Amino acid sequence: MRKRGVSTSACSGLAILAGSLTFMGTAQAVTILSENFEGAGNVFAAGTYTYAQNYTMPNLLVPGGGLKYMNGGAGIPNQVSTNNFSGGSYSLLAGGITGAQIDSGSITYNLYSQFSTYRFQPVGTGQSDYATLFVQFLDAGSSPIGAPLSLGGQAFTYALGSGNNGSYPDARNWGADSAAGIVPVGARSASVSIQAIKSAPGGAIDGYVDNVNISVNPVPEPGVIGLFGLGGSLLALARRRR
Ligand SMILES: [Ca+2]
Ligand SMILES: [Ca+2]
Repeated sequence: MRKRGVSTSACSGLAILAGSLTFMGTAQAVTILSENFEGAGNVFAAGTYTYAQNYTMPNLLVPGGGLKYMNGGAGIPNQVSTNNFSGGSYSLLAGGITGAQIDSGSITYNLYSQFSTYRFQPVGTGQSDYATLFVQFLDAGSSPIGAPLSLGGQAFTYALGSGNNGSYPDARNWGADSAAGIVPVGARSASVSIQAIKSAPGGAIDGYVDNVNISVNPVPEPGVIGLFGLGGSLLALARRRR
């Protein structure tokens, strides 16, 4: 009975710690761009399809796809072609985040976006269009810092599974891509763009994108990391006592 009591109290402590850590993380994350393509317009000034048009499998991801997603616009029929969509630039000095915090390596970024394409047609045999999201960090003079980060793209899109959606036996699934890291020293803003590329067959560039989300947030304070350590100790204690 005594062993059970120790284990339970350790678990309660962990639950409280987890609760406060979750709260701190949620309170400090700052969204600098969130685009779900549901509005009459979007920051990329791109065209949209509705999920009801059934060009893809249903979007089963979280967050859900809503009613609409971005398409890559018109390409040159029967030629490889590209459309580029600028999504604008966004200050990283948002939600109380300072340049000094960025320059001390204290701010992290999270990039997230969902991608799909039109049907399953292997490269060289039919349509194999795709879209890539690019995020470029810029300094105070709007000069690029390093190479742009990218989500989605050719390999990611080609790896998406497919299924029968009632209209096509080989409609493509939706997949989420994400990246996280430390905002580079000197960065003050980030420019966002989408590049959509079509293979030769067909006319429309079917690189599909939904739910683009970019956020920045402070790295956990040393005190918070200490709490993680304490949580680990409590877990170890609970395991030992069992
Ligand atoms: Ca949407
Ligand atoms: Ca196409």
